[in-house]
Amino acid sequence: MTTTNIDYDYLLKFLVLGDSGVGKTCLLYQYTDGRFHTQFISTVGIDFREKRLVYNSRGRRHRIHLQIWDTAGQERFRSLTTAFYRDAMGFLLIFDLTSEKSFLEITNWLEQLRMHAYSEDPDVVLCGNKCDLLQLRVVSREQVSALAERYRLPYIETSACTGANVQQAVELLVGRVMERIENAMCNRELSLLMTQSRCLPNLVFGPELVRLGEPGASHDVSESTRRNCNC
Ligand SMILES: Nc1nc2c(ncn2[C@@H]2O[C@H](COP(=O)(O)OP(=O)(O)O)[C@@H](O)[C@H]2O)c(=O)[nH]1
Ligand SMILES: [Mg+2]
Repeated sequence: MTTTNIDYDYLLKFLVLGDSGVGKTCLLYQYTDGRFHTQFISTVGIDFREKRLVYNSRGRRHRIHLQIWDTAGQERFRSLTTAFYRDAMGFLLIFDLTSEKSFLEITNWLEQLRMHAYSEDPDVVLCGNKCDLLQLRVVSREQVSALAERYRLPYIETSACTGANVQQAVELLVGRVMERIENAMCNRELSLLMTQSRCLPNLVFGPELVRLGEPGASHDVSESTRRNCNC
């Protein structure tokens, strides 16, 4: 599959991570469809949802094509491959507020990210999902705050069921990644990721980041990196 309809300024790829059952797939559908789906037919190995949005920053309007990848159930078998992490620019790391185990696993997921993401310090938004289940909640805000502070992660409580904070969580990550991109000319790892055409499992995409109106710009980021970089 190739991305053909290039009427956007940036193509961003995110990954949703977290233990099985925390609500990753529901959260993703809630974000793209505005609905809480309770049943899924998942194509093993390839699951992603897409959405267009506009990001305004520094007096400029950026059209973003957002592609959010789901684990398609592979996390259940701890079988996520290195390739799965490789191309993502940002990560939504999700646990279930009603499952202490899923919260304790967050440090393992962070370790996976540190090993496999394009940078040792990628943009991550931590989401405590199922915040609608007040009576069943077992993870306290204090517990999460301590962890979020330790790893310097932004934290947000979401409900894929009611839709609470779902859009905010994704947009918080968009903001972080876009900020990094806007400052990226000095960031070697990100500019490499942005310029190379990559493969995700079973799929081939065009350049990670395409800027319109600047012919050849997607191939010239390394060059512009050198021109704009003061470090
Ligand atoms: N009450 C409630 N249930 C949720 C929420 N998100 C997911 N679920 C339920 O949790 C279960 C697992 O959700 P799913 O999205 O398949 O989890 P995944 O394995 O992480 O993709 C399903 O039964 C969902 O209906 C939520 O925010 N609130
Ligand atoms: Mg799922």
